[in-house]
Amino acid sequence: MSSQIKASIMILTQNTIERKVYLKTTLYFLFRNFNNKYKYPITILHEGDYKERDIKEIISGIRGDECKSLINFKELNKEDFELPSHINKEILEKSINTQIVPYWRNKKYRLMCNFWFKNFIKYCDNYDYIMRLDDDSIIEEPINTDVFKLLKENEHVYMSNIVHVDCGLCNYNMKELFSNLFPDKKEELDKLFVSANINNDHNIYNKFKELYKIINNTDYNDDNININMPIMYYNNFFVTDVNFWKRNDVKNYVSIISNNPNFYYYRYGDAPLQTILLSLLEPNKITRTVFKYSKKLQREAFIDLNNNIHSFMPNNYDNSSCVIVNKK
Ligand SMILES: Nc1nc2c(ncn2[C@@H]2O[C@H](COP(=O)(O)OP(=O)(O)OP(=O)(O)O)[C@@H](O)[C@H]2O)c(=O)[nH]1
Ligand SMILES: [Mg+2]
Repeated sequence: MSSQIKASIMILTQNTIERKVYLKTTLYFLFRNFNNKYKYPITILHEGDYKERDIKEIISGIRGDECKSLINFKELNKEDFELPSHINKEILEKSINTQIVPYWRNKKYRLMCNFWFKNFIKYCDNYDYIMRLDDDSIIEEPINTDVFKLLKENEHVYMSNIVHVDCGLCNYNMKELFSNLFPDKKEELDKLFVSANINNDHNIYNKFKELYKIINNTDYNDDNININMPIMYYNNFFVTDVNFWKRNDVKNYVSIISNNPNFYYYRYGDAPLQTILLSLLEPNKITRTVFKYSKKLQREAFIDLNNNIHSFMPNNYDNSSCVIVNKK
């Protein structure tokens, strides 16, 4: 039972028809496969679009008074989902319009990443540990361990599940940003990124040139593009020790990184940023637990903002993702 550990499961959501259905399904599997047993409070974070009746609808789908009572909806402060004033809206809009890769996403996606990198900690005051889930994260099999207890007992600060390699264009210059912040961690950083080269005969080269000009207001003159793809823990599920994120040094790094305009002008992911920061600062306090879980991209085809259909699913039903499953 959860009694001694101050912990909460946190889900950020949006009240749209599609997302509400996802949320209901996510909660169903969360209770079925974990929380019916461990009974941790669940905090559902939203931007004010969940009104009384929608909240009632969600809670009505939860079984039994005890489990129902675990659900709390919390409206975010407006400023936690606003673009910082130093971000040039015109550059951002032009950059987003390039849709250079299918997962380039939009402005709100970037604000969501910023929320989970920087602002989530503001909602953790009552807890020592939190688990993040997304409204489309499905826990596909029973978790028979109290993961909060496990983290606490082992004095770990972060528990993840799936490891993945993120897009090097979305995270362009992220390695350089960390190299400047951590000049003596070159070796560690080299292990956290996979390098690749894109030649000028690749169809993305010209699109990148256009993007580079929009963001940097200067021409990109190299014949190829050297990209560094960050290795990351998929953070649609993680469990973390809140105190790590409250440390002054960590808060300082988080603030510098999230203030970097590239965070928005490219599409820096909160998952690689968290992974890198944790790997540099507490490499021995990160752990993994492997149970089958998936987010929607691993279950459904995906239509990008240009209306093209993509499929990033595994080829069979044995794996929940196309990524490394067993390696640490
Ligand atoms: N309130 C709010 N929540 C958001 C917003 N964008 C995303 N979220 C939530 O943040 C979580 C992650 O968003 P997703 O769009 O699923 O991001 P993702 O998992 O990287 O993308 P997919 O691979 O398409 O699932 C989900 O729970 C979303 O509902 C937003 O603009 N506002
Ligand atoms: Mg998702």
